[in-house]
Amino acid sequence: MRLLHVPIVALCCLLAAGCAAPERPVLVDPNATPETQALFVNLQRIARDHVLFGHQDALAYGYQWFNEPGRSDVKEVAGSYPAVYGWELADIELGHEENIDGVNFDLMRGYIQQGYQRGGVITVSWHMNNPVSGGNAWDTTRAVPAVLPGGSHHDVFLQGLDRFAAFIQSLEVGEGADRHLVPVIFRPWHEQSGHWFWWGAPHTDSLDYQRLYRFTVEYLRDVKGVHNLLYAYSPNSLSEYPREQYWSWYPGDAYVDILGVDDYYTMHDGYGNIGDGIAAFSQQLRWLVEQAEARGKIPALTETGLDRLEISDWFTSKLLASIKADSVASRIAYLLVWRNTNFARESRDHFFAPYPGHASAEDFVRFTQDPLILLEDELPDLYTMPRRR
Ligand code: BMA
Repeated sequence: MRLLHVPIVALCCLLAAGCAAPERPVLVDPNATPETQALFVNLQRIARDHVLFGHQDALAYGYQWFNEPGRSDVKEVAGSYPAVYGWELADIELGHEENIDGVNFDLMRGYIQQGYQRGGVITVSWHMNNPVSGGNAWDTTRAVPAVLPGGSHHDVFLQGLDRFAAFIQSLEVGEGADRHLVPVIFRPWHEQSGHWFWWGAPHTDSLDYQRLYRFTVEYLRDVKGVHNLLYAYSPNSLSEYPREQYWSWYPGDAYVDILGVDDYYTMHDGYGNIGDGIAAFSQQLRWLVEQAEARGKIPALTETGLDRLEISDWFTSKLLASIKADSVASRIAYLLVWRNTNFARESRDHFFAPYPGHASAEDFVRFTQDPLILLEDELPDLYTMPRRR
């Protein structure tokens, strides 16, 4: 009888649902840690019905405070920490103690550990200083060919990647057998379609950009043995170029886990749109979701926001309206609004989430109460691999 040849264990698994094998996602890193794999699978699942809300630098400072443990403007307005925490690593490559915005890297490690241990999702961006000129990320002195293997500044670049890797590999939590690294979504060389960074479209050719992205992944994964990263690809707004150009800089499916876009303006009428910006933006998000789902990737609005929130119902009338205008568009996994600079330190208004007392606070609460939008207190466990269904 054929059945007799089926190993006992396999037979058990066929009969008992509880014995079903866990899903194993196809990731950029086949050796990604179990928690990193679980994050991918859970984000992919949750994206069908929810969008996680994220805030850059949420725990480090807010409009009216700086480095006060436990605080977050989002929490003080909406009652919960954000579901996603964005962090910025610019200046880590120089061996500095603080990042470009004055956030101490040791404190940042602590904020990352806290956010993760509460169940939140961590993502990092990196406005790396220009390795050729020594200027900042916005110094567009030609640098991409110089940092690639064989280039004049390859060694400086490697030193930067080494320091980045050391930080990512220091994000340890747990004791004994439970000791593990915090999974992180890394968004290398973002907004490359724009002109403002040294890796941006006018300052390199697209093949060199792809080499830069692939080299970064291969060096971190294969040379440094970093296995707690998911990789996100995030050009700037799809309003700025023909859609197919989104792929011009694409390093390939083998190098990307998350398909993103950074878009601050499309949802506003008159920004490169004839007529309704909300319709235009929701169609772009729909396209992004379709592309990601067809490739087994996760779609995300990797950066967005309205600086200074001068439209007091922006969160519901623009952002939520755009996401909800199309049922496919609403399958993005998360969105991240940029940072709330501390007014006293930076002497300027530059904030993207409301703080207590701000005119948009009530609208933001309505936004977060929408069943589509999740803050941290509504998250399921994202770090345990679900069983196949
Ligand atoms: C930009 C601005 C800058 C900041 C940089 C990196 O968008 O917020 O002030 O230094 O991001 O965080």
